[in-house]
Amino acid sequence: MTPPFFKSSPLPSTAALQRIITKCGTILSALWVFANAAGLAQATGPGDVAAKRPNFLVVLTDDQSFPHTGFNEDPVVKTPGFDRIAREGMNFTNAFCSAPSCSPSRAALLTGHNFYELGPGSVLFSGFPGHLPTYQDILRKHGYFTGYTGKGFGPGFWSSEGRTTDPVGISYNQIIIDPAPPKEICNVDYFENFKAFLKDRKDGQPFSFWFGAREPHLPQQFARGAAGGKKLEDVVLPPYLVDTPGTRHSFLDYYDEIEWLDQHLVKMLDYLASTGELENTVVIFTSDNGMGAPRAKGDLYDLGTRMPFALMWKDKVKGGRTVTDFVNLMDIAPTLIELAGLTPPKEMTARSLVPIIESDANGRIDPTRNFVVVGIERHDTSYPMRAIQTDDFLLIRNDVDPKSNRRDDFWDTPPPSPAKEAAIRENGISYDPLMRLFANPEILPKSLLAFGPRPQWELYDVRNDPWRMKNLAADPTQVNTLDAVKKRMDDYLVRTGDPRALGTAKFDQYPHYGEVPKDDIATLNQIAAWKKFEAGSNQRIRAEIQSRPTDK
Ligand SMILES: [Ca+2]
Repeated sequence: MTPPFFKSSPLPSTAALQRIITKCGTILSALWVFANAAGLAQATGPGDVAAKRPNFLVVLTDDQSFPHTGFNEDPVVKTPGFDRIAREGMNFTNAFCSAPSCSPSRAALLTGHNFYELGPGSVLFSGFPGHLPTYQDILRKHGYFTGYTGKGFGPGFWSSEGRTTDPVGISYNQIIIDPAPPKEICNVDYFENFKAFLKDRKDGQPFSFWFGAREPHLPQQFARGAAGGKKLEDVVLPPYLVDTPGTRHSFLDYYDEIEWLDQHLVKMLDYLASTGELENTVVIFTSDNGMGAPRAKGDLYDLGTRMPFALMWKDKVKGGRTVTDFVNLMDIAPTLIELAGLTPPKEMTARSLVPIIESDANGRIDPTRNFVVVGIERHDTSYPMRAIQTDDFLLIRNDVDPKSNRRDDFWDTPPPSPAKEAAIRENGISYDPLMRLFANPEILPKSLLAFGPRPQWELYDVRNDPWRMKNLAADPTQVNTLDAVKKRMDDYLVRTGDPRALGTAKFDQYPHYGEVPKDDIATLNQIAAWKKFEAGSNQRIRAEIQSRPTDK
């Protein structure tokens, strides 16, 4: 049955819309101000019983790989906020995004489904599966006050398939930092917007807030990390990158942005502690995909798919624990629904983490959580790929069929090529020497690892090959392993309805709204209409809250 908040409304047809494009995207604070002035912030209270339900703070950074926190022993970056969550709660060492790409990863996390189950939500910069409720929808329906600051779902249009409200809740992006930070850093004051969100609740109403930091997504201000005192020589580079000052700067600048967002997190945690609410707030920190660099974002190696992931709930969970269970970020959705005392929709593919949270144990808590399956369809530089990761092996299947929606110009032509130049812009300056110097015999093997054509199968021994550089798929001694791991991945993909495994894939047909030709007036008008409609979401959510009968 379609919940009432998914009933579609007619879309406005006018194209005029004021946009402020920065790293922060489109900022539309006027409608928020209007909604408050109209008194729409009066929420229906959930009552005394609900007051005991936990609050949720989900911190989702944009493009941060697993190793790059202080707690996970990066030698340079300082992350007291993340470290506190991991130290006082649980640090997960095998948490993976469903897809190493912004939109599909976020859609999977919000809906509790693998990215490939999400129609146009499976690919970068398209739509959102309008028929699926998000965990925020379900919590709001049951009395939670839901909202976010920074980046919610995106890039893409959540209203394209009939949704009428933002899948993450009410957006709080109206408070801007003054004086503004460098243009490469988002000018939204995440902490002050979080406080504004908290003030809008009714007394005792539980909240679920999403802190969607825009950092450390590219672009980053060049040499800002070094200017802040970080040392080039302290960076530990992946061995497949070319060791140049530029490559090292790119890491320091990335660390600098991680520290920026972490400072907002520190303030949020301190504020919740000062109001007495941290005790009953479940805090989760993770990222949507890995850093912008070769063999990271957009790829299925560790720096692309393995995410920092820590969870704290003060005295409600035993702290100081390290968990090695394989976790998919989509598991967050049923987890929060269950912690709120509700039953996750049976259609959700994801599995709740509550048994792990309630355990006092370290290491592998649920023995069945011994693998994860991830993948990617269209991104700026990717083949369609699927992968399974276990304690022992990473197996990747590249869809090398020229008829698939691979980026042929990226993979099949030597540099310089337009697609590879685009990759520099998207994926950072660590690509640059791999392209400029690829004719150098010493550099060529690295260049091929970064952007050479790939075989259909890649198999890596993850215990002995931390950077996934020695492909064992063609090794005759690995035939049995390859077959066994393949079967495990295929079983999962078929069982969970991957259209590519079932031969029903339509991924190629979903439009990329970031690449609409200037003469495609009909699509551009449609995009303008979606933007205008989505800008009215806060108002519609507040009206929905106000009109709802008292929650039970
Ligand atoms: Ca991202």
